[in-house]
Amino acid sequence: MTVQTTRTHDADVDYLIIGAGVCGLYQLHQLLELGVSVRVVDSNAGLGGTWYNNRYPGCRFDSESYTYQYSFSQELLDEWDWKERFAPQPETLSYLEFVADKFDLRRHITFNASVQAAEWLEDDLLWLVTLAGGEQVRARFVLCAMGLLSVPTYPRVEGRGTFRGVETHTFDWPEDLDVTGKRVAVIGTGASGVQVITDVADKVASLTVLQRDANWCAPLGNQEIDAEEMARLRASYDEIFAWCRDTPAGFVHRPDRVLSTDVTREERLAHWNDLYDNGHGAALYMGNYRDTMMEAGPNKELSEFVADRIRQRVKDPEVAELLIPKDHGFGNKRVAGESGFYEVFNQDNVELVDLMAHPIQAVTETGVRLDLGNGETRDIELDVIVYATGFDAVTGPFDRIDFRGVDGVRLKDRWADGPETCVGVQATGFPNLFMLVGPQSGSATANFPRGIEDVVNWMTDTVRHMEAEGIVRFEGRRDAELAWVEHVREINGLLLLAHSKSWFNGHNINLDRDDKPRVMVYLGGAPRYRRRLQEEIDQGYPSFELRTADEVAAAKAGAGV
Ligand code: NA7
Repeated sequence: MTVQTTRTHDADVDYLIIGAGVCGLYQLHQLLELGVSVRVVDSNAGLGGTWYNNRYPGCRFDSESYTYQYSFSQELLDEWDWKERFAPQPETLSYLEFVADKFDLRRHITFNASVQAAEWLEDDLLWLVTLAGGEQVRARFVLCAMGLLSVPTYPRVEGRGTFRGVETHTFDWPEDLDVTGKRVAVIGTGASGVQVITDVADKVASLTVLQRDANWCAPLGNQEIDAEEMARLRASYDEIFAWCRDTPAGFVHRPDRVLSTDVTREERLAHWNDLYDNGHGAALYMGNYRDTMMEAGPNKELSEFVADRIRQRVKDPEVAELLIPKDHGFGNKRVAGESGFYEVFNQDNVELVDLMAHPIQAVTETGVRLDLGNGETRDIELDVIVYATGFDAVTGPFDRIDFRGVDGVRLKDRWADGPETCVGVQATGFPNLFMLVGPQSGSATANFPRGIEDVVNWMTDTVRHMEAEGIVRFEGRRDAELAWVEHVREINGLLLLAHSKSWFNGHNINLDRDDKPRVMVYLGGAPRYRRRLQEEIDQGYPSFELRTADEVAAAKAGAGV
């Protein structure tokens, strides 16, 4: 169904989408179907967002592949075959390119177009968007799909940039970088570090893993998907998508209604051994007894179980202890999916360095210098330094664009003490600016394609509504914004995950800001978030102020403008 566009303004385009990743591509498709004028800009030279950038060896997702795809087109579902249960980055990027080609999306996307600034022009009811290079685009509505983890962060350490070898962040891995036979250091053991370490360990001459806090991992259980399995999966797509719609994170895993205390210790251990050993992916934290992720006692017991499994896998007891997190329980931060990570530390060419005991003093021309204390140092000679040091998560992609809303207020300033959003899709004072992926949105914490489908579908229905009703100004109400932040804070607080030093809560030691927890993500679950968005549509958008051109004119006249 197409809609009649309300073109009352001097706009270059009605809907400008920032980002051509999983979210931006789907939103583009849906708006093209509606028949409105739409353009996508992306700073990269190609589409795919996260899957365009993260080309480091070993990069793959830990969502089951068949759940990490769009569900909107039966034809697409029929035509695409997944090769692995957890697809590696090249396969995912190929999938997104296949989608773009199939639906002829590329001609609506401008690549190498990095948005530098966006200014709200109240008189014109337009966003004036400035790209690097100076081009300006006037858009009625701006839809943000810049991703959650698209601004990499580096250690603030002396000498970075002076190294004569190759320095790279996992996010910026050069296409021609082959580490075979090289002396490599990886800094960071989050999900990216765990993957790259495991992949390169047996190819490199030496691997030095520089770890601050250890991170919990769960065996991924990856397998190939053969033709028979693919046919079986394809025949079950309806049930798989329906099932994922009902789970909190949009995965195939669902927290067990049974509490750990409802069963005997023997039963618990048998269950956990099965989850650990038999290829259940993220089930160890997403499909476990529900109290293990909510209550300190059950979480401690589960953590001890996983710690023991690590001890069984790592030969050197001191190294094993270093790899067992001591600052948080299992699942209290994003758990990394692993495939042989711990066995890497049994190799002779691999060394684990505890940065908490021996911090990096400097990056030198030849490698990394550690501070051993008492004025002593140790130089590690290297060919390649890999920063797997994370991202200015969630708000970083917004902060780096100079968004200026009503009265010239900067979004970065408004969010200086932490983001505040209206139902995760808007910030008050920034009319006609929508966040499809951003702080306090359900899309951020779900299996990504499942999460963004909810918010893109809402956005598409909202566009249809705005065009049908002649809405030219759409802005979140401040009272609704405050209520949403409070609600998110409260509901997140039920999970242990909300209390750890994780990027989920705004923690990043590489940023120049205080380390107090921020309400970055929504942990209330995808079904609840979907219902909340639907309520807005059903009840006539009570959390937002919607105005037609006449209403805007009347309001201006009333205000004596
Ligand atoms: P993460 O999960 O933020 O991990 C970053 C890692 O880098 C983590 O181990 C950090 O240790 C470490 N780090 C960060 N800064 C430093 C410095 N300055 N020195 C040493 N070590 C440092 O990022 P990932 O890319 O692994 O994963 C991000 C998401 O991508 C992941 O959650 C998945 O959703 C996919 P710390 O914990 O701060 O002690």
